[in-house]
Amino acid sequence: MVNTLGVFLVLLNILGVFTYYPDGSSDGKFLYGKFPDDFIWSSATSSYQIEGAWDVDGKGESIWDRFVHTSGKVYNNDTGDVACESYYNYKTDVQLLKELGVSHYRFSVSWPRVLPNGTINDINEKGITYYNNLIDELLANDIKPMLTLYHWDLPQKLEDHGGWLNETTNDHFNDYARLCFQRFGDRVSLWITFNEPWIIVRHGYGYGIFAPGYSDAPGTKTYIAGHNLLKAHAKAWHTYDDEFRATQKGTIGITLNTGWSEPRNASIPSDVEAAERAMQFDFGWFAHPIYYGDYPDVMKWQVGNKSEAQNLTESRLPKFTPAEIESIKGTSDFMGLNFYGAGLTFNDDNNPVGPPGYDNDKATAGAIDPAWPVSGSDWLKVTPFGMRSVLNWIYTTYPNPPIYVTENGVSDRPSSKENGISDEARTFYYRHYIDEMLKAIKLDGVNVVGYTAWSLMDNFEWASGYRERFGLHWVDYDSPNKTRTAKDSAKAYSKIIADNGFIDEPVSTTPVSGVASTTVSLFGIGLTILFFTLQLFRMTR
Ligand code: PNW
Repeated sequence: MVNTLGVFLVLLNILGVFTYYPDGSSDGKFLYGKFPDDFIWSSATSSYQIEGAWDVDGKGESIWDRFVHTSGKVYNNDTGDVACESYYNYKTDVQLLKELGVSHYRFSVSWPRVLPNGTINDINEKGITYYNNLIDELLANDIKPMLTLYHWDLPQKLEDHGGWLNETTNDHFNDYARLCFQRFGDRVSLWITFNEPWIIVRHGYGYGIFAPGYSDAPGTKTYIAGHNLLKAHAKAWHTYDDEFRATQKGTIGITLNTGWSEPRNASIPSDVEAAERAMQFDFGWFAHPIYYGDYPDVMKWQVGNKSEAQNLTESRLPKFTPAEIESIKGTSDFMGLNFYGAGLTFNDDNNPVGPPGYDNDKATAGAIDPAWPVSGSDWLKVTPFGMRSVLNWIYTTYPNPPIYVTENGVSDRPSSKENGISDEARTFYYRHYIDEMLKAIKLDGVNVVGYTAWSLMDNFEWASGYRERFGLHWVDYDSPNKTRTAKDSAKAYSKIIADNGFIDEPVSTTPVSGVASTTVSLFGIGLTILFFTLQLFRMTR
């Protein structure tokens, strides 16, 4: 009997059926308990996605202004020209934050709003005043600013000179960063240099679906832009460290995004290897230089070998000089992590030579489990277990940095405001991802110091326009004041913050999506029993 069951379970395991639990958790349980007393709760937005007022009060044009004004780049040709008009409604936004009960607000400064042509030669005082007012309003309401310097809206004037493909942009970024430290640093003590360099270079310089919209046929631009971003980050970190830290006593880091790459089948070594390679290409690309000075070995190896096979005389992955390695190493006081979901990863080296570029260099492919609840975004599946996995991976791969989750959240595409506000799927998402983060802290010892919900309100979702909504608050784009209304998830998030975790009470752990809830209700109990048996079987093997 045990043998038959054992063989059956091994077969299922070979098929890759069970690598996580049917409820999407890492261990089939919901953990009750509290976060550390000084845990930071926050919510986030970014300048281009919410401010509107794109050409008001002396603001310069950004690459996103240029991109959205080019027909066919964004769903429905939506633009951020008006967006949520937070340029005018920032006091309302601060009240939303207060109502949520967060201690911090993560927002970004629009570089061309304060430096219209990108350089320090022309400072737009009206732009500075806007951010001063926002910061003062936050502090008056007991909310601390977490300021991102670059959330993708590069001044178009700098793009005209090559943007992130031209290393002189790094110096302009450093001037801009210094200006922000000078003008805001008396009241801001948490700084993020760049939001998601991976998205900037893959979507902006590789796939061409984000500004400035390059499609990288030779497979070089992506790496060059990434190289410059790393150097620009290090430069700004040193400027803060050398000139401001002693007096302002703040901390400064970077925010990186990654999915969680779960091996498609944990018992196939090439799947396990591919999943680790994917993590190194996605997260390690930027994290490894910051912690260890240089790109991950697997990246240098893959890009080098492929470049050689492509008859190139040198690797498409640029090299840091020894001096650069020294100056990049150690330049993040904390790790900012944007995490949304997991995927199933396997080896894919069908085209050993080309086409040249990041995807071919990485040589992995992805799949999803059809049981995972979907979201309003194709790339995002509801996979809470991934949160615990990615936090543990960072914990073991790098020297245990303090981690701020600087973004986490989920989208939907509701057909009406009424449906949009009754967002049980979002509440499910937040409760379960936050619970997996609690497990990483309490059960695994990962040093997570803060959590940030993306986003405070519905906003301009880049190439997807206004169709995908990520907000805790509904925005009525048609109303004159862009009225914000709390969704049910805002109340649920507030309660988690007020309780500083989860106090023991019966809650539903059933996902909302049709597919998953059917799976869970029909098979959930059976699968859970099977899974425990499998674990027992593995332990006694
Ligand atoms: C992040 N992906 O972008 C950004 O920081 C936000 O501005 C954005 O609104 C939010 O996540 C939701 O998309 C991402 O394709 C964009 O994996 C795309 C991906 C991940 C993050």
